[in-house]
Amino acid sequence: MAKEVVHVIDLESGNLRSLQNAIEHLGYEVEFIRRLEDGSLRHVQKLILPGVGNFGHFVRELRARGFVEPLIEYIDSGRPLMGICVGLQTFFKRSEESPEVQGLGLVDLDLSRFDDSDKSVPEIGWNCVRVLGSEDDKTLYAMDPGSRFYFVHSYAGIVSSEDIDRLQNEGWTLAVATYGLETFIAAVVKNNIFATQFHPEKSGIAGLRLIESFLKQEKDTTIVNKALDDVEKTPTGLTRRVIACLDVRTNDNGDLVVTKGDQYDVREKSDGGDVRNLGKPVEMAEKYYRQGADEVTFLNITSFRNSPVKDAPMLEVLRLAARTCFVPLTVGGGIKDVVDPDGTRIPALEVASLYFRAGADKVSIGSDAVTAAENFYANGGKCTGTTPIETISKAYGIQAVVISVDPKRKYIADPAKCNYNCIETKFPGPHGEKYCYYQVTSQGGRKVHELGAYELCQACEKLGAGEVLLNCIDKDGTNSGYDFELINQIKSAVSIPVIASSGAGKPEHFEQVFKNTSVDAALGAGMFHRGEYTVKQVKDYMREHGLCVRLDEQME
Ligand code: 1PR
Repeated sequence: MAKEVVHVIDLESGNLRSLQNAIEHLGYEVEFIRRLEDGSLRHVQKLILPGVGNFGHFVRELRARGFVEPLIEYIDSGRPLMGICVGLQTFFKRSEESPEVQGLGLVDLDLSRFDDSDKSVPEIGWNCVRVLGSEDDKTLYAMDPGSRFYFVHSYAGIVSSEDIDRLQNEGWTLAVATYGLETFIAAVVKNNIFATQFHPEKSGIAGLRLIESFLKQEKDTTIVNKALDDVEKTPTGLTRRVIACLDVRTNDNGDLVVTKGDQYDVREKSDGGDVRNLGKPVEMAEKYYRQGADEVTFLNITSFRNSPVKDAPMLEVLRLAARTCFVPLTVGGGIKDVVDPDGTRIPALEVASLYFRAGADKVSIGSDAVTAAENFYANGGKCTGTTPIETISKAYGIQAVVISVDPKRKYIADPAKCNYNCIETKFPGPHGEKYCYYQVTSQGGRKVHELGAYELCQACEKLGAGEVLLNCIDKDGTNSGYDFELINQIKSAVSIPVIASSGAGKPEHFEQVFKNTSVDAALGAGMFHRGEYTVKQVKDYMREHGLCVRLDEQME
């Protein structure tokens, strides 16, 4: 039997591969519509408008490609339409992000930027949503009160109780979420229109259930996932994010393997010094997804220098992983301007685009972020608009650009003589030094730079990075826990989210990092790869110790 077709509007602004995979996983076929040649959506029965990136760019593209009037006609005809993220935002009047651009104005409200004085912006993470006016055991489109959905945005329809009353009087059913002290619109429903600010295709089982209920047009659904008694109310409302990270490289036989070293040395100490082989990247990613990882990160630690970019084996890893892992995927390693073996120059933006099209949600930039920060300071603290951080975040939004920082602790006897932000440390150096800063490295720790991690992160935030993946070479692979002093220093440097990395060896370390710092997420590698603990064990432990985590009901 032929599969039912779902049409998806594709303005080529981000990762639509995951949405396609989710819809196909549910037994439907996807057809993308990139522009309207004959000016009509008459042949379409079910339509999804997903969006990422900049509001103004997205709405302008929608108009330029002739979608606006056919979309209104489509809505008036009563056929089902679902908007996702910037797709939802398009239904609003306008956004502080691009005040000069008019949205469709279906929802009589403006979007504004979250206040970053009490929390990280963008909001990146798993939040719960409250359907206003729902009954005890029923909800709307499977938006269960016990489910968590993945949000990633800086602008939102922030509402007061008067706004809520007004929109409800205009016939909208609303679901709201709370980020810090701000309540904003998480979803809207009116007749055939349904739109979510969060990404259901990135929200694990709960998200798949929601997409299915939309595709089956089962608006009123029975609650499956009931709200658990809250162990903790986090200051932001988000759960504590747990990320599994896969360092990937070719081993000496040319196979792509997940590896893991200590202090960035990935070769066995005995056994002739082979690259440690801990498993196959796609299989391991899927395993961690099933165990309840909130995100999976792939780091190409050797950047496969000899293959043309479009054939990079890591692209295939992303394509395959995105078919089965319905949580955010990040890829790093080699995101920079590159020259193919045939001499063709490929800008970093194009390299990143290939990864987004393959199924990545974020790219992580390591060595090139250091170069960009050095140039930023050499240029008197001015942006040039040309660095990969800038070009990629301009095209795909800041939430799509992570910087990966590889610092090393450097002890200082006299902080007055140091050019970088120093901290007084509880762990004095070998000669009793009481101060340290964190010196930046690149090329996987091989090159040391005259720059502090604090200064690097500040420059990159100004250039347009949306998140910091904070490694620590001294701690990497030691199983001795995270470096809280480094994490607290970097949290005080930036207002974008920070992911703690390096040193996790047991579930207690995750508990401690969230209780001793205000970090936004914590990442583990070796302890998962060596099978010492599962992600589920970490999350169960965290919950038992009073921390709020996302528990997918099918976690293994
Ligand atoms: O410089 O943009 O091409 O990116 C290269 C990327 O590869 C960077 O993100 C850099 O951190 C990473 N990388 C390069 N060499 C190594 C290496 O190990 N030899 N891995 C490497 C860095 C750090 C973490 C690790 C945590 C947690 N890996 O991802 O997973 O330290 O480990 P643990 O939980 O086992 O302690 P570019």
